[in-house]
Amino acid sequence: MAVERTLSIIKPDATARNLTGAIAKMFEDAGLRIVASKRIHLTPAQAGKFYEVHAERPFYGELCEFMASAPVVVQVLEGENAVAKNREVMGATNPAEAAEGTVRKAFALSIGENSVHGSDSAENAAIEIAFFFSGLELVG
Ligand code: RTP
Ligand code: MG
Repeated sequence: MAVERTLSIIKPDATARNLTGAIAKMFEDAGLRIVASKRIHLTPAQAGKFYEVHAERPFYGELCEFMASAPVVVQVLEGENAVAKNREVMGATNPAEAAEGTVRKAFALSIGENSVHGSDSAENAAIEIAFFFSGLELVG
């Protein structure tokens, strides 16, 4: 299995409830290494750019507004099969469907305010990492 990197975002509903450390620990406990991390407050325009792929979806406006409503913590997670492993730890998008032991089961408030984002493929991970970090900020 190849060592991969993926982009994780701890979303506004989670930073607002002071859950950054608890969520980061769940990633680390799953064997993922945090090789870059920063807390930022996105503008609605930056959130819109990041979630551009969802521009036609009915929840896009709400999603961008939510992502700009409070700080987020963006992190690069590294490990074997990191993209799939991160999504496994995150759990299903809708917390009502998320498995026990996942971040979203433990912390998500709703399908929209669902505490974490994770890249959905290695290809998108590379694009999303470059959106937030320069090469110098990635410390393996
Ligand atoms: P993410 O991209 O944030 O890791 O989440 P995901 O792959 O599980 O879900 P995706 O389909 O990519 O949707 C992106 C985010 O949009 C919000 N959403 N709201 N109101 C709704 O029906 C709805 N559906 C999705 C969620 O915040 C979701 O994580
Ligand atoms: Mg997604």
